[in-house]
Amino acid sequence: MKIERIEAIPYAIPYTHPLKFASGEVSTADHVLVRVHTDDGIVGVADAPPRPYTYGETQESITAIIDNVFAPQLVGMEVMDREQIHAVLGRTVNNHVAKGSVDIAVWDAIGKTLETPVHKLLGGYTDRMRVSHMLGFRPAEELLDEALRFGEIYGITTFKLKVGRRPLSLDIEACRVLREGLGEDVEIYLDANRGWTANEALEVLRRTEGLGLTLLEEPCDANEVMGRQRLVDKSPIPVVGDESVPTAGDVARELLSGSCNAICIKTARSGFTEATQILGLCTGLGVDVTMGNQIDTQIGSLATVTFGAAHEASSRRAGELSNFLDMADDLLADPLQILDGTITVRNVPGVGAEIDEDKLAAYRVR
Ligand code: MUC
Ligand code: MG
Repeated sequence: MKIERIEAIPYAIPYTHPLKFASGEVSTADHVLVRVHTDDGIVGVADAPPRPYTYGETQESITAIIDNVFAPQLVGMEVMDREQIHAVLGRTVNNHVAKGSVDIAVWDAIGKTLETPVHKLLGGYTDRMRVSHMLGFRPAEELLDEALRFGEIYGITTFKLKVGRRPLSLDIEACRVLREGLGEDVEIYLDANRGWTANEALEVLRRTEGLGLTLLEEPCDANEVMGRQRLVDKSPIPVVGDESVPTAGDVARELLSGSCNAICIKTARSGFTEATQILGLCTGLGVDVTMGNQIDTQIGSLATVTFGAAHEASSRRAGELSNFLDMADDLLADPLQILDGTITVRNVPGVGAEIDEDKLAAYRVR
């Protein structure tokens, strides 16, 4: 069961409408499908969503690092030797999404080899997660319409609102309109993608007091160290590290320095192996985690729920699992369903992302 070859296939699928946030905008899923082939015919699958504004990776850089660096290093290795593979990937700095996708494809290949679902290999805590839907920048009334529609059609009752705009009143207005329109039982939390300064974030917290917001994600740049620590000290709600914490080492440093007190885990950038380390660290320290969305396809969302459902701590909160609904199409042969506000894992060997080859042929860019 040796790794025989690794494919990195760039493809592009449009979104029905762009998702805008403080650090960028996505109107096409310019992703990379990663397939790890073993010498006994098993194929492990994962999706790599490039986020240049977050990690500096592009579709081209992900295909290049996999084709030119990772594949030559990994071909010939035993697919079961996950820690060896993780160590080899770790020799290259950064490239979080490329590494994460190879790691997930390796786990998928292991699950298929052992004829076991990967959520069982990872922990098997539960088979489903509640879904949180991410709302991008839009006028407040449109946001409310979207949230009400997603509540009605999919049963979603948790929303992450993208903020980080100036003037701050745009975001404050959006919080008010959502709370008034959705009622008290719906969870609303914020993600500013570093759009504010620490002082602006404090002002927003003051002006939204009483609206029952539950989390504040990456409010300002974590590199503005003292401002960020002051904000964490004064915030009445947990401050979540996201793009500041792609690795377990980053998580340790940011938590111990008081720059955040909750952690967003994204399997797209951490894979399952590093995500397991991050979750262990957070569980040991008594820190809340959220399962985040890197504007994932159905393949990526399936990976997130596979990891999130596998552990008690990562399945407590709703996971961000629904942004594929804004895509015009997907590569998954059997589409993901959100029913009663939840997504279930697939009880098949591996992660369960079976690819529709006709769609891949239609959307691949080379
Ligand atoms: C998020 O939580 O920040 C936006 C950019 C990215 O990398 O992920 C998304 C969502
Ligand atoms: Mg975020």
